[in-house]
Amino acid sequence: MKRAYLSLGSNLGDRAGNLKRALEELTGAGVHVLRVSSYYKTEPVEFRAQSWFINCVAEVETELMPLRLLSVCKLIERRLGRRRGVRKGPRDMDIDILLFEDAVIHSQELVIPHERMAERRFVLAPLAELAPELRHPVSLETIREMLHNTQDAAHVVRMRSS
Ligand code: PH2
Ligand code: MG
Ligand code: MG
Repeated sequence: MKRAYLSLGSNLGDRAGNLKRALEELTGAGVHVLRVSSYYKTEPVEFRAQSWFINCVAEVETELMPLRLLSVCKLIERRLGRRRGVRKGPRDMDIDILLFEDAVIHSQELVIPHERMAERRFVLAPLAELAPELRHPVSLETIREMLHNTQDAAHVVRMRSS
């Protein structure tokens, strides 16, 4: 079994319900969800003129290879009603692979570790809750250090329960 960390986010419809459903669908698709962070209300970054997101991070175990895991994520996004729209714009569900074991992958379809995780507090805060001592396989910083050092000042508010 390989261990991976996924970032989930939604800013349309029933945001928390969408996250819950996506986590259930992952389990049904051969991706064992080991732990889920708290849910966080997060200010939109990059494309700022959109509603706040709810984001979380899931620690998963799977026999799937990275590209197969990516297609499962895309399939679940579509099942939850995601349609092609503005790049980085509003979405019912976005599932991104942050880390996959210590893999470093730069292919057309997939880049691991996730290219912008160091610039995203909405990724680092929930990930640090699950795995503060985990090291980024390229920079070798721990997630705790990455969260401490990030330049991203966007608001990230932990919710009471998920
Ligand atoms: N996803 C984006 C762009 N901006 N902002 C927040 N707060 N949360 C997201 O998940 C998010 C974003 C593109 O995937
Ligand atoms: Mg994304
Ligand atoms: Mg995505």
